[in-house]
Amino acid sequence: MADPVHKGRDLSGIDYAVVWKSAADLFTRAPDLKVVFSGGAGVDHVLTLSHLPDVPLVRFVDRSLTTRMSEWVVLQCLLHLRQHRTYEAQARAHVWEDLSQPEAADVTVGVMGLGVLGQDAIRKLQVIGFRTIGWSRSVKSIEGIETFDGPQLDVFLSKTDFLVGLLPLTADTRGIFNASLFSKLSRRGPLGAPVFINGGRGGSQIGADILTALQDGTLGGASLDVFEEEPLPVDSPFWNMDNVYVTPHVAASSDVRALFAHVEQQIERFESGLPLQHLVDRKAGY
Ligand code: NDP
Ligand code: OXD
Repeated sequence: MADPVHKGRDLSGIDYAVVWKSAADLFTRAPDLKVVFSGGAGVDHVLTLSHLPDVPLVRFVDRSLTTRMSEWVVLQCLLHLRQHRTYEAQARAHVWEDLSQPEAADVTVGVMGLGVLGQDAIRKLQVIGFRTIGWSRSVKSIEGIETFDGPQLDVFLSKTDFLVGLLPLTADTRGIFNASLFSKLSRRGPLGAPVFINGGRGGSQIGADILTALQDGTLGGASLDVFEEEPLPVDSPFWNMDNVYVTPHVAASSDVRALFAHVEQQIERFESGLPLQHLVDRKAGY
């Protein structure tokens, strides 16, 4: 349902809606919806849409989106591992000088969020040679991945050199990436200070705490694709920091054709009596 096209129109009789940043009155105009589809993998802003009907909510899960998120995560880990910013600065200054050269196997990447994206990112980091561990809400047993659940967060952090955030934004994860958490990360990694990489949601991080941690050395670097305020304000200090990579919430954009192929597939399942896939647990918030 392309909302601008239907602005103000009565949408009675419409069975399905694909929503992202939809008009506030959408659901009051569409009283007969049977299923709502999120236009993205995350559903935080769908769950807060007013008058969201009490019908199944399906999120977007897609092979290409997953692959692209993993590419972004691997890229950021390698940029930090290979001290790319320093070499870029050296190149600009015509300086020919080598730095210490740890390999991926010297670094433990801890991934917070072991869902579709977190598990794929870990598999791909492992191919490059990184040591990997993961943290999730529930207890998990995943072949080849050392996992930690909710209460084991501090142990997980104490083993993590590069922290990757791939969490949904929920009441429990809001602000989780904060000063206290950063202070618990391992400082035994080869770069001397931990790195924070967030491809999940900006609401899960406290920007001011990241800034302070980068300035006082609690963090050695960061890669941020998501922010509390998006677009990132032009005067944000993050734009100009040598040890920070900023991308504009593009780690893994939804591809419209893939989205509608997924929606068609789910509608076919629904209409032939099969269970919908990728259903959102509204109580958990993801
Ligand atoms: P999933 O729902 O598959 O996985 C979510 C993971 O987070 C699960 O492992 C879940 O634990 C864990 N989790 C949730 N709440 C908590 C908590 N309170 N404590 C510990 N672990 C928790 O989501 P995806 O992997 O598909 O996507 C993750 C997020 O990535 C999306 O919600 C979205 O916000 C973001 N995203 C960002 C994009 C970008 O371009 N930057 C693109 C696409 C998505 P459990 O396994 O126990 O349920
Ligand atoms: C998503 C996103 O959740 O693009 O899919 O952030």
